Amino acid sequence: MAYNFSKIEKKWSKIWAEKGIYEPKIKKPSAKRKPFYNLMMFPYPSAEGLHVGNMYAFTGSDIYGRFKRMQGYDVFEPIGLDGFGIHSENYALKIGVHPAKQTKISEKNFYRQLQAIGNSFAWREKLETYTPDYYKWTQWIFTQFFKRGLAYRKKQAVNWCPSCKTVLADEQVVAGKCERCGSDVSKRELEQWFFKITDYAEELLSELENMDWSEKVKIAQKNWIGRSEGAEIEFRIKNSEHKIKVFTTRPDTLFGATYLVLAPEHPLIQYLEFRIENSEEVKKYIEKAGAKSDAERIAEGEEKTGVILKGIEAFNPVNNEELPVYIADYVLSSYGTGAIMAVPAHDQRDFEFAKKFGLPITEVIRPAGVSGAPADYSKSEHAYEGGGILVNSRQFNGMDCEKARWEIAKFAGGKKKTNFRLRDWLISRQRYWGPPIPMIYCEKCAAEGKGEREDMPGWHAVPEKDLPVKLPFLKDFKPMGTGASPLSSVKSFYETACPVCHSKARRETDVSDTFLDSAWYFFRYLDIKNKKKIFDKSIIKKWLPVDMYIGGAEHSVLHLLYTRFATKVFRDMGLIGFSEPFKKFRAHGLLIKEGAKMSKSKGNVVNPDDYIKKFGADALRMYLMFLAPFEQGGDFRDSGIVGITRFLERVRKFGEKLAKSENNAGNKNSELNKNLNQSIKKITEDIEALHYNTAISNLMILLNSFEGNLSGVSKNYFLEFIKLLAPFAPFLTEELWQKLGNRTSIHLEKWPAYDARLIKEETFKLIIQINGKTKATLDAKKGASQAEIEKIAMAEPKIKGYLEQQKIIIDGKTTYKWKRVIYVPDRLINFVF
Ligand code: ANZ
Ligand code: ZN
Repeated sequence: MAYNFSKIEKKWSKIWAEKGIYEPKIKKPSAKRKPFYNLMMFPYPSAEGLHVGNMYAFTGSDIYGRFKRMQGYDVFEPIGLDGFGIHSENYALKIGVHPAKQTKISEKNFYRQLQAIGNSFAWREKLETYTPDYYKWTQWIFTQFFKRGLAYRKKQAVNWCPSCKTVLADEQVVAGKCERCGSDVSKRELEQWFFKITDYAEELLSELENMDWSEKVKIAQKNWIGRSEGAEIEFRIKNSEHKIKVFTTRPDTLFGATYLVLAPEHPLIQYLEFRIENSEEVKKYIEKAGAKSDAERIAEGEEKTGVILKGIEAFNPVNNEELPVYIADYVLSSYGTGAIMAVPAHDQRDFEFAKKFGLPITEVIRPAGVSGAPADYSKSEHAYEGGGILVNSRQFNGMDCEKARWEIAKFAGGKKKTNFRLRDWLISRQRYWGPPIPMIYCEKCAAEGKGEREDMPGWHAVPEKDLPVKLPFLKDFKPMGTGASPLSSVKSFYETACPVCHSKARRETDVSDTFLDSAWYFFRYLDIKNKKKIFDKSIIKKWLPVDMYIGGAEHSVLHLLYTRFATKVFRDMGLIGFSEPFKKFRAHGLLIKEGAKMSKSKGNVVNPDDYIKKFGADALRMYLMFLAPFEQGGDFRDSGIVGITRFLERVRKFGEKLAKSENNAGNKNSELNKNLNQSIKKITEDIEALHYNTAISNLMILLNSFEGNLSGVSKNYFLEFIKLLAPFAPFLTEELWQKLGNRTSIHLEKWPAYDARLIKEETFKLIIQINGKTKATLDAKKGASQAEIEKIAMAEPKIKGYLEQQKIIIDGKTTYKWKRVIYVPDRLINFVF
């Protein structure tokens, strides 16, 4: 018979809230309890309620927070809703309810669910991004970015989702499809607002190195920023003063350039139009290319297309050879100079293009040690992209290509240039459910060249005293599909007076991207009621940067990059004194159901409500955490939860028996005491490493040993035991704690300490290396087998991140392509690649 967990849950939720035991002293942290900011990614209501994957993330984060609280920190664990923006609006559209109304419904349901899982949230500081109190400051941020030259307007071919009827950022386009709805994305020329995140590219990249973040997230950010060192080189056009400037990372291959390619959008095409003999064909091609997304255009294996520009030739600066010029959509206008020199022998894309169009392929790099006849590219399937010795390159022949790189660039009159893949942040959305962009356009001021920014005459930021620009209630809020925002049809909204000259002016009618709402919420949690300022500097100084941030790996790139960008701008504005928002970030794993991804269409989505009702919050929490290491994710199986229920039941029975017995306080059985102390050490380390599963199994073993020797267990032993269990099962442990005669909450108790003398040195510091370089150390059991050691070494997050990169698939099986593993028992393991 299970105990009445629902009753216990209700009772303690109420008492905890009344006593405010999870409310930190935000304004005046005590000297004794040091602040600890434990942040988790707040949810966006895009469905009826939270699903068990959210619960998984939140529970894992809460366990860490509870652990830190018991270690003596004043823990701040806030929660809120990211309810402005496209996900919530799409959901409202889907179910046919107005988003303003739907948020009220979602709020109630989401908060009820968040309450039910027993997290130690600081409820008094909750916030929602769609309340005017909040988005006033989102808008304020926009105005400040504008004033600092970090917000600008530009006409650009943007990604357009015909189904969501909105512009998408590059990041929201996955393999040519809309990340939200899966429709094919096309291109449109529209005036848009951008944030100049590229000003911070170098810093965003360089600081990554020293950050304590999940390795795979750091790698994802690095790739996204995509720093690339190369040279810009100019090619003269025959009978013209125009030049074609290309960006190349391989100037060493210049002698192998056999043609040039311009992006279809390249401005030179217009200047040279009168000379292009096949301009009809060219125009047609440009039109077709415009319909494709960038992702599609550069997709690997995509059949190369293009058109020659008849009548245009250019000269290779190193040998004055005449080269034909093409346009092709595998060259993007948004990267580098929008033009390339094509070296088909040594670049796969160029190779495929040259084969298709019958263009010459000239070898200029030969792998070291290979001599004799030149490579026959007419028979080959691939370009050779590696390094080697220069051939067919006149005075540079015989040189190593690495060395020749800058010498040839110089010889060609080129300049070194660093490019980034990172694009500016497209911030405007032609949608309804978001903060209106707080800008006003005045024609009169524009005509007179007036404005806060010389480069944007006529544009004024809405003055701070007039913020927020409230989002009006619009009955018909559907996207219009014309590229204009629904607000652009509301005269009473857009008609306004110029804040400078007071003549008739027009408000911006686009709203800002949801990612702006979530780029700064963790600042506001600390000062939600501040009406005068975005936040009080002195509070921020005490609590930020965030000590631990936990969230999904799917936000590795965008959200985390934008928060970092906003933080850096805040720093430059003098609002804060640090550069990085999160000291530590950990990505949790993904939860699946019986081996399959959870999805509505499969009908296998687990609703946490049912499980909480049937098994209790403690059981659900523990079950989720027991599946696997938290950073790995887990496979939810209905059959599994019963084991946890039984365990909790046994804990309760044992506690109640003990409460009734006359067990005295002192140490009783010394063997049990040793067990207990070893467990304390192990569990403490496991929680710190987010290895909750092994912490739980240790608790189970400990209980077993207690049960086998009831008379040897002193009350003290058991109190220590339930303290160790408290972060996992907050309700039951609180109940037992009180039954055993305590009056204050167990969750504010001190985390058990172990007596080092009682712990025999059965472990050693395992050194984990990759190619002989130490990457991590771990405590491991002495005498463990190589297989065991390999397993724990491979699970270590840093090593795991690296191995993920090296994974290959052979015969349908994922494997690693290391050369060998060197294992020194009780000392080190070295993966050699
Ligand atoms: C000649 C060459 C020879 C290249 C060779 C590569 C290998 P990352 O590393 O990504 O910066 N490229 C330059 N601009 C481009 C654009 N707008 N669209 C598509 N491709 C572009 O890549 C730089 C390389 O990508 C450049 O170096 C250029 O091709 C191509 F054996 O130039 B390379
Ligand atoms: Zn004006």
